Amino acid sequence: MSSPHIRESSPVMENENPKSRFTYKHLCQLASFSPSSPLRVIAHIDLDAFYAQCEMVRLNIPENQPLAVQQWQSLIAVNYPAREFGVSRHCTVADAKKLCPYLVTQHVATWREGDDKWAYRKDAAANIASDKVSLDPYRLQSRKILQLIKESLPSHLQRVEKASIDEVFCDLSAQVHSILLERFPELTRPPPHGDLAERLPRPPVVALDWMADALVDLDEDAESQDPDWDDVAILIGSEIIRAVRTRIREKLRYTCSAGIANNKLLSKLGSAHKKPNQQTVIRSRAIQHFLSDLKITKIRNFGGKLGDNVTSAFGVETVRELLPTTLDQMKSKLGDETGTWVYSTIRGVDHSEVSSRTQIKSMLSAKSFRPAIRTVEQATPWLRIFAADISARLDEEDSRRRPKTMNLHHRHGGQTKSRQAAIPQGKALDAQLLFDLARTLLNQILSEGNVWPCMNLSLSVGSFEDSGVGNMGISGFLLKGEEAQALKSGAKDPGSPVVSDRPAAKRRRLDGAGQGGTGGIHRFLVKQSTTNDKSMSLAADNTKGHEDEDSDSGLHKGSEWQSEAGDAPSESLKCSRCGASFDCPEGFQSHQDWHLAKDLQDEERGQATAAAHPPPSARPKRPNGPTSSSKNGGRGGKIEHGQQKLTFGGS
Ligand code: DCP
Ligand code: CA
Repeated sequence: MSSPHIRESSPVMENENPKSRFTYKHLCQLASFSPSSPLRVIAHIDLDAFYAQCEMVRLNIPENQPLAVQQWQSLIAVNYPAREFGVSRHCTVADAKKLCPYLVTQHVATWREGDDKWAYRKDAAANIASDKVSLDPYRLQSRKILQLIKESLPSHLQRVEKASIDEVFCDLSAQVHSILLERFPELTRPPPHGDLAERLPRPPVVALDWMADALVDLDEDAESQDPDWDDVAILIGSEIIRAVRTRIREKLRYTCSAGIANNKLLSKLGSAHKKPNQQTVIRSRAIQHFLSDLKITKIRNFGGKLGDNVTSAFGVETVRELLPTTLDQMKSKLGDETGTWVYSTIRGVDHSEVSSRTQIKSMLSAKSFRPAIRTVEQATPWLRIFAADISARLDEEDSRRRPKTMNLHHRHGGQTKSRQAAIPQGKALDAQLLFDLARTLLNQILSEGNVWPCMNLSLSVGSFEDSGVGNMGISGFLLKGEEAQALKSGAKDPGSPVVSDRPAAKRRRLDGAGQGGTGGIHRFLVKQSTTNDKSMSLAADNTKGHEDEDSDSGLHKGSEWQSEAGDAPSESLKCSRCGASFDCPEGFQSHQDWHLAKDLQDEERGQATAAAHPPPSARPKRPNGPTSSSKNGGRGGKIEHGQQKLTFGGS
């Protein structure tokens, strides 16, 4: 029996190669999503020009109209028609309009002091001092898309992991297993002698119809081989994903690209291979061919210091150049673990699991001030907004999950002071409670003196009750040393605030801004916000749309402080990692945020691999090893619960 897409173009020669390379055990493993099955099928779906598409759908703009999403004077998303004119994310609005005079530039929605809801405002770009970016519209769309993906797959056979605001991994293995048994009844027979190590019969096909999906060419030595079950499995995965993408297109009007392969590493590379609106299939026999020409720094976890270390240690740029390096050579230059990990990764090996775990581990709301704020009256309304923001998200969480600790970070000059407190248990966890606690923490920090001007305030809650060991969450892993320790033991040690005065340049920044908001914020702000100081200066919003799973953490690269938004002369705003230049500090800051979010995302994906091959970036320092590491812990996360009650489109 064959599927409509599998042709029996000629009979398989019985004696030639009667057995598959795969065993009954491999097939069984497929049903249980086992990462050790060589037949597993993983897809990565990535929305094309996501924020730009959100605006096009919202405003009903024709698909061929060039459009970019603007944040202050920077562009943060550019649709594909605009890219044809050379418009890119690194352009300023003015430069982009020179390249493409008919470019539509839609500013992101913003919160504004005194208003109780975010809105799309014509004058937002001119109001960087009083507005705060809201990414709620994009989170809401992201939720809808994720929901639709889940609905499109059989509930008992799916594993779907939200990897960022516009990326999703799907482990299709169990579904593919079930389809395989349906289409090929010979697979339902027990193995000869009941031995699972027996090899399967070969598939009764010699040619597969890939339905015009981008298909990576086979490795040279694999071209003559007939398809085996891994090819059939991946073809079925490709059919499933094509149907999912069509559904997203038809129901929600979004295009996305996808990669289908036998692991997350490859599927993610696959989705980026051909864009927009395409899907790329990387069969196992095509992996070598696919990876060879790739730049090492394009591979997950190789974007930062690790990539730099590897390329400089071996004087190479592409995977092909690195392949002849022996395992021993890698180990001697990079250390045993890192060497082993790099060795297998460049060969496309990745056993990490697709995790549908969706628990938030921390929530963070923050704001950077340009110009800096100078009084407690200016700071207090922001604590109120943070508290309301976090509270609204908590409301959407499983009520049994409750954070145990709160942290407030305050940045003044080159120093960040942090205080932590246990959140009182047994009381309603509402905005008022969070605000009161935050204010107490602020007062503790202020009582030390020498705290103004303040460049950034950041409030976070963490240590959710049922998070286990190693589940410390983003705050925990951004903080180090005594702070992280305190966060871990926060509940045991209530009322022992932690102060950290380490120079900011040596810290990882925690200044992000989560937005969100429901009636909770509304009520809280309307009722309480009487201290609005009209002179309050709010400025460069450090939040970017790099939403992580918890959607609450605005995460920022903290290793280099010299180009901090608002402080550095514009000519110095050059990204040390990718060379992109910026003519405004906010654009630069956004870009740094993006790098960090991507790093975290990449590292997070590497976490699951860690059991078998710990990604080097998650390990402590080692000679020659990556140094941008020690970020740890995951970002599980319920998806944008805080946005559920918002109406898309704003007021
Ligand atoms: N984003 C941002 N700032 C950045 C990078 C991204 O705000 N520096 C936001 C806007 C993007 C969204 O995140 O629309 C998703 O980022 P991607 O890197 O996936 O880029 P796009 O979806 O825009 O484009 P592509 O089609 O290349 O995936
Ligand atoms: Ca995208």
